[in-house]
Amino acid sequence: CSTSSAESNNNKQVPVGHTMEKPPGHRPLPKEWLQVAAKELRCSEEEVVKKLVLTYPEGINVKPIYTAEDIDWEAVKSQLPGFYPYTRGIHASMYTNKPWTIRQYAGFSTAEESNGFYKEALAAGQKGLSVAFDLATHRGYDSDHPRVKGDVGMAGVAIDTVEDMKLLFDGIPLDQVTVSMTMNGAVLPVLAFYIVAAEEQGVAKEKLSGTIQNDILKEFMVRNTYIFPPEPSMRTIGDIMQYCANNMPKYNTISVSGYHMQEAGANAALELGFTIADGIEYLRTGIRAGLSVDQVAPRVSFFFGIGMNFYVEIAKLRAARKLWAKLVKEKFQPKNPKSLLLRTHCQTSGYSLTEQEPYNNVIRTTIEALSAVLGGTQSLHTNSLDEAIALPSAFAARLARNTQLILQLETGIPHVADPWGGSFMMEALTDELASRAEYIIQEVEKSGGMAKAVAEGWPKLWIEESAARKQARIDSGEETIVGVNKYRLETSSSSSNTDSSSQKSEQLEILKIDAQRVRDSQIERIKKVKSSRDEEKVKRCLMELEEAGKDKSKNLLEASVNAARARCTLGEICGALEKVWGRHVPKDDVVSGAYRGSYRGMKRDSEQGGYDLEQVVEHVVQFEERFGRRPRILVAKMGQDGHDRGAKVIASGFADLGFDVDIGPLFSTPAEVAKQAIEADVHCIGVSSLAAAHLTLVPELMEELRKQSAIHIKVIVGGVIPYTDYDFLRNIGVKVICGPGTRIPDAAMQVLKAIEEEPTNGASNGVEQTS
Ligand code: MLC
Ligand code: 5AD
Repeated sequence: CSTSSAESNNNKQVPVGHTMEKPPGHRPLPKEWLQVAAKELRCSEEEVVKKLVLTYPEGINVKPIYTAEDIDWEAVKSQLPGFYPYTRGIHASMYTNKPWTIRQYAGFSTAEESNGFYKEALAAGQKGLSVAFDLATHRGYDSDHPRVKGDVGMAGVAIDTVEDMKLLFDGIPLDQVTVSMTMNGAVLPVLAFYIVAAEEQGVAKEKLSGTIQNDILKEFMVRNTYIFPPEPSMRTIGDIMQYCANNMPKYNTISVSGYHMQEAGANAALELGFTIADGIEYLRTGIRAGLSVDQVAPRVSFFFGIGMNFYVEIAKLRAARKLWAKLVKEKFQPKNPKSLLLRTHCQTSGYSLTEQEPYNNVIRTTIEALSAVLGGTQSLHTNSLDEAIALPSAFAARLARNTQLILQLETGIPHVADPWGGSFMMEALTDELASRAEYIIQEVEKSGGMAKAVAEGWPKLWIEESAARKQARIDSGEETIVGVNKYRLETSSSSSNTDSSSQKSEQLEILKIDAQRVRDSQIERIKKVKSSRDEEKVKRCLMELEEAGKDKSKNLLEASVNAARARCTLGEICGALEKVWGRHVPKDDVVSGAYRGSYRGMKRDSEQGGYDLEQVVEHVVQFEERFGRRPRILVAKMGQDGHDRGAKVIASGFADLGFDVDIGPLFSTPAEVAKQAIEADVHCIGVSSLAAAHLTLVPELMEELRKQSAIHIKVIVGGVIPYTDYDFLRNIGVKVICGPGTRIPDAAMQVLKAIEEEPTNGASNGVEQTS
C-alpha cells in the first residue's frame, strides 16, 4: 500500500519518451485532392489537414484518404493468406473452409449449474467451451476460507476439488470439445483437476486439446489474480510447458493475453507491443525449461481485446501476426513453420459497453465482432448486453452467441479470406501499428525482457497513464459514447446526478447469484471429499509438492496431478506451495498529471451537463480554505476482486483535481479497510467493486466503521452495481453510488458534497475538527 498525495505523486511520473508524443509524419495528401477538399470545406488546404488528419491515442496519424503512395505496393501485392509473414491470415483458406470457433466465456455459481449452461450452449450452436472461475479459485482459496466470503461463485464457477471439475464436464466429451480455462494464479491445481477429470472420464492426456490461459505476466501488470511471486510463477509456466510437451502435445499451454491490457486502458499499440513482448518472454521460459523453440511455439496461443476503433482493431490482428512471425524467425530460428503462426482468440471489449441504454451494447458488440472476424481471429467471445450491470442472463447470453451465428451463417462474410487485404488504408495502418508496437517491444527488450520490465513496474504505469488519458477524453466530451456523454436519455441519470441509476436498465433481467447458498453447498462438498479420502496419501502428496516447490528438477504439474488424484483441495495444493514461496504482495503507484493533462478545456454544453474540471478544482481549493486541509479519500478494493482500472483512474483523476488520495492494498478485508481509513484520517472511503461481492463486503465495512466509532467517514461505492442494489446500499448508509459511465468531475463533486454534509452522529470528523 502506498499513500500518495497530489504532491508526492509528482515524483512518480511515468518515464518520458514512451508516449512518442510526436506522431511520425505522414505522406502528404495528394495535391489535387487537397484543392477539391478545401473547396468542399470552404477553408484553406492547411486547415483541411488540421481538421481531417486525426491523431489517434496510439500516436498514429489517420488521414481522410489513402492511396498507393502510402504503402509498399510491391510487397503488398504478392502477399497471400497462409504465407509468411501471415499478415493476411494463418490459413490459406481461412473461414472459407472452416469458420472461427464460437467460444463464449462463461461460469457462475456451482459446477452443476455451469455444466447445465455449457450443455445448452453447445446444443444452441456454440463450438468450444471457455470456463470462467470465481475469484476464490483464482486466488487459490477453498470456498470455506474466511477471506473469500463475498466471492464464492460470484464472478465465475467455484472449483475446490477434482470432484467439482468432474461435475463441470459431466456428459461433455473432453476428447471432442476443446475447453479453454482462464486460470493463471491457481494454474497448477486447476490444470491438474482437468487432467484427472478427463482421465476419470476415460480420456487420455494425449487427446486433450484445449487452452489454459497461464499468462502470469499480465496478471502482475493488469489483471491481478496472481498468487505467488514472479519467479516461482514463471518457473511454473516452464514446468507446465515441459509436462505438456511430454504428455499433452495438442494442448495450448498458454494464452498470451492483451485483452486485459486493453480493458485496463492500454491503447492498441501498447496492447500489441506488451503482448508480443510477453510471448517472446514465454518462448524463452520454455527454452529455459529445456525445450526447443519448435516444442514450445506451436502451442503458444494469443488473446486480444477488440474495442470500438474499427479499422485499428482489424489492423491490430494483421500487425500481430506479421510481427510475431518476423520476431520469432529473427530471434529463435525455428525449423517448424507452425512456430511462426500467431493463433488467437478475441473477445469484444467489456469496457466499451455501458449501463445506460444497454441495448446499444448489442450494436457495439456486433461491430467489434466484425473487426475480430475481418482481422482473422481463430476463436471469439462476444460480450453480453448486460455486461456493465451483471454476469450474463440466459437471454443476454443467447443474443451474444447469436451475434456470431448470424455473422457466420447469414452475412457471407466468411466467404472471402482477408477481405481488407490490399486496401491502401488497411495496409498502411497495419504497418504503422506494427512499427509502433515494435518500438515498445524494443523498449522492453532494452530493459531486459518483459519479466524484468514487469518487476520494475513501468508497463503497468504506461497502461494506467493511457487509461487516465482516455477517461479525460471521455469526460471532456472529446470522445463520444452515445447515451452516456452524448444524446443521454432524460430518464437515465443526468451526468451531474450519477446516483440515480439508468431507469432504462430496469427493463433488463439481471442474473442474481445467492452467494450464501453457493458457499454452503461448496463447503458441504469439501467436507464430503475430505471425509472419504486417504489422509496419509494426502499428506504425502502435499509434502511432495512442497519438495517440488524447493527442487527445480522436479515437475510441479506432475506433483499437482498426483495431489489431485489423491483428492487434495485447491486450497491445500496452493497452500503447500505458499509455504515455500509465500504470497506476492503488490506495490502500488498512482500516475499523476495524465488526467488533467489530457482533459481538453472544452466548454461543456447544456446537453452534456455535469461539472467541468476547473469548477471542481476551484471547489477543492475552497474546501481547503474552509477546513484547513484537502479532502482526503481512501480508494479501497475489498475481497478477491483485482479489477483495478476504475480504482486507479479514480485515484489518479481525484489526485489531479487536488484531493489527497490513499490507495488501499488489493484484496483487503473490510476490517483492514476501516483500520487504514481511520489511521489515515480520511474523509471518505471510495469502494470500487466489479465482481459482485458488494452486497457482502460493504455491509461488513459499515459494521466495522460502526464498531470502531468511525461512522463519520463517508462511504462511496462505485463500479458494477446493479440498480436493484442501490436502495439496499443507501439504507445501510452508503452516501453516493457511482455506476459505470460516471464522469470523474461529477463523482468528485458528489464526494465533496457528501463530506461537507453534517457528520451522521456527531462523532468527530476531520472536517469538524479543523473547521
Ligand atoms: C482452422 N483449422 C483449419 C482451418 N481453420 N484447418 C484447415 N483450414 C482452415 N481454414 C483447424 C486448426 O488448424 C485446428 O486444427 C482446428 O481447425 C481448430 O481450429 P483452431 O484455429 O485451433 O481453433 P480453436 O480450437 O478454437 O483454438 C483457438 C486458439 C485456442 C488456438 C486461439 O488457444 C483457444 O481456443 N483459445 C481460447 C482462449 C479463451 O477462450 N480465452 C478466454 C479468456 S476470457 P489442429 O489440428 O491444428 O488443432 C478472460 C476474461 C477474464 O480472460 O476473466 O479476464
Ligand atoms: N461469464 C461470462 N462472461 C464473463 N466475463 C467475466 N466473467 C464472466 C463470466 N463468469 C467477461 C466480461 C468481462 C470479461 C473479462 O469477461 O465480458 O468484461
